[in-house]
Amino acid sequence: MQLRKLIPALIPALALSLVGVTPAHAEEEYRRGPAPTTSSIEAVRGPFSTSSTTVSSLVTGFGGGTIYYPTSTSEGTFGAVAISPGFTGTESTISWLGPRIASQGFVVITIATNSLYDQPDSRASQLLAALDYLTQRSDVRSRIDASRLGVMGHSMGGGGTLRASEERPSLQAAIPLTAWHTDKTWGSNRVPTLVVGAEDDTVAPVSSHSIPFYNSLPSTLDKAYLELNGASHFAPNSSNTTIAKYSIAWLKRFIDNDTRYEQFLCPSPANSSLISDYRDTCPHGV
Ligand code: 9J3
Ligand code: ZN
Repeated sequence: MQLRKLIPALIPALALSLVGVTPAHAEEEYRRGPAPTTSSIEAVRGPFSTSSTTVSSLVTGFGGGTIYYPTSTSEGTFGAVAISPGFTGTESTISWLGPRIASQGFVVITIATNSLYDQPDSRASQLLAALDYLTQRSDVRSRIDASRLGVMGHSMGGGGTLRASEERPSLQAAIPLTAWHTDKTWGSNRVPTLVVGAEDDTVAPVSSHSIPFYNSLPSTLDKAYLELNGASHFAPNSSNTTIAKYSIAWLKRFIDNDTRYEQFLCPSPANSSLISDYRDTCPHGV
């Protein structure tokens, strides 16, 4: 073909390549709060003032709980997260995460379970019931964007987090914390998942829980494995800056699509006195 005929033939391809400058998977961002820094995501409290309100144990579907929410309405609605404790764990065992995450710009419900002995799949149902309560019936429902929700949980609550994600793929983020579940096959999950393991966990050893969970999630999924150096099964039961920092980054990156937080996730954090292993599918969102 002559060049003067080839050039017009190339124009559509050139135009498409220019359109292609916009990432094919660009998603709407829901930025809330100022640009983050390492110190802002490590802080005990983030930029939003928060309030809380309790949910009666007589509610249907879960054992009640506490809602923590940013008091500001000037930036519109927020994404929301439900958090479950583990086997024999009261709500108080995960309470520290409520105001810590809410103060970064999320509505958070920390739940009590119907029974202290509920198994992981029951905790999954209860996490989803808590999200439905939050978005449909709670006093703060008008503050929430019901299409941008996530789940977290400790131990059997982490197992419930994996199951809730499997059951409700419309969730935007999941964070199982030193999770425990008999099921090690999560290949049908489609929710971006940060698996947090503790190196010295003897209740849910990473070799038989968190690492198999992470490995079984699809290789095409946005996923990461954060292993807390020298930590026990109960690390998620008290204030822990490494858990908070990476959880906040994950929730912001995937519930808010806020790419300002990608810097904390990719490239992968190096091993350190706090992190004994970190695996991921960086870069995220492609
Ligand atoms: O929620 C958990 O702490 C699960 C670990 C556990 O106690 O398993 C024993 C059946
Ligand atoms: Zn170590």
